[in-house]
Amino acid sequence: MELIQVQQIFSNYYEGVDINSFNRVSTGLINETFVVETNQGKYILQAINQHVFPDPNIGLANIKLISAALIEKNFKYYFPAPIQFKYVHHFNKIWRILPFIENTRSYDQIIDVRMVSEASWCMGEFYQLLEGFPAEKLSQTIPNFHNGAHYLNKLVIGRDKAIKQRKEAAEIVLNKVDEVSHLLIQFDQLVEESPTRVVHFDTKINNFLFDDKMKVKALIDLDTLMPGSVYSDIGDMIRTYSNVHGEESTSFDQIQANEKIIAEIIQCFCQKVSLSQIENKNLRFAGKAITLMQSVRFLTDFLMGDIYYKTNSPMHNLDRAKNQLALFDSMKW
Ligand code: GN1
Ligand code: MG
Repeated sequence: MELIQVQQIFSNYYEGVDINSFNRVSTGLINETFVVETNQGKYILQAINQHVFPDPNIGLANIKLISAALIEKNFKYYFPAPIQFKYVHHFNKIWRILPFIENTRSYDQIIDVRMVSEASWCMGEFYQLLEGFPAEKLSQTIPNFHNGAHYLNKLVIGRDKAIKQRKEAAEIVLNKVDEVSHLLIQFDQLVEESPTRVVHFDTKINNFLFDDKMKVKALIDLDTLMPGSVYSDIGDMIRTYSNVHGEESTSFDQIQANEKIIAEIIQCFCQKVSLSQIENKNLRFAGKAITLMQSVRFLTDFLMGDIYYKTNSPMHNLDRAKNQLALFDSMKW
């Protein structure tokens, strides 16, 4: 990426803008993200992963509807939507710019207990404010995004397509997944029987921006906003906050879901929104099922040759799958 290219992208948005510098941000496993300094302030620049989001305009329409609803209801957190709700094509990629939220940062794992309650209150408020929103107005940005059977089918294909070395390296994890895969089918049934809501679908801890007092300032990464169940969001919160070593840790024997953190997530979230009986009863199960689903997703990508998630080494996705499986094993429900 050259400065002149960044300049060209920005000139679609602002007249007389001059780019001073830009730096790639390494967090996020899907899109390409940069922080850009201009003569008109700082911005976030992103190239959307078109393999994951073949038609980004579907997601953009969802973001537009939900940000309008949240503004109307005075959501007290930033919800940074793409500037001018406009995506531009350049150099075979689709780009957008987003506001840069000063004096905040994201974390890949919990480093302070205040982060747990803060993020859980933020999501609780999101659910409370959007309770009456007609979720059927939103499109399915990624069909079957948290469907257990869908990922189990993909795992079958992955197994079939994998090169011999990868299949052998994954054997122990594959066998363990086979023993528990019925839980993902159980998860799908539960979703069927539960209310449809507006769901963020990516509530992992690094999708919240914190200030230096560990207060949540913004909820980011809005590409997967779509109709779904509360289990997807609470499940991903449990998956990522209770794992204090983070999903990238390879100290598998130290991975242990922190029970106190899980209790705190549920308590703070439910302070803000009242859920139905079936939802209340299954929040912990959601954490367990979403963790297993994430393990299956990393494992499948390993077998397919790393086509979905960004990786830094050949074993990266398998290590992530092992991390998630260790977390899953340690979870009670
Ligand atoms: C991806 O984009 P990012 O890194 O916030 C993924 C999530 C996974 C997560 C695992 C669209 O999120 O579903 O839970 O990685 N997003 C998509 O870390 O697949
Ligand atoms: Mg993200």
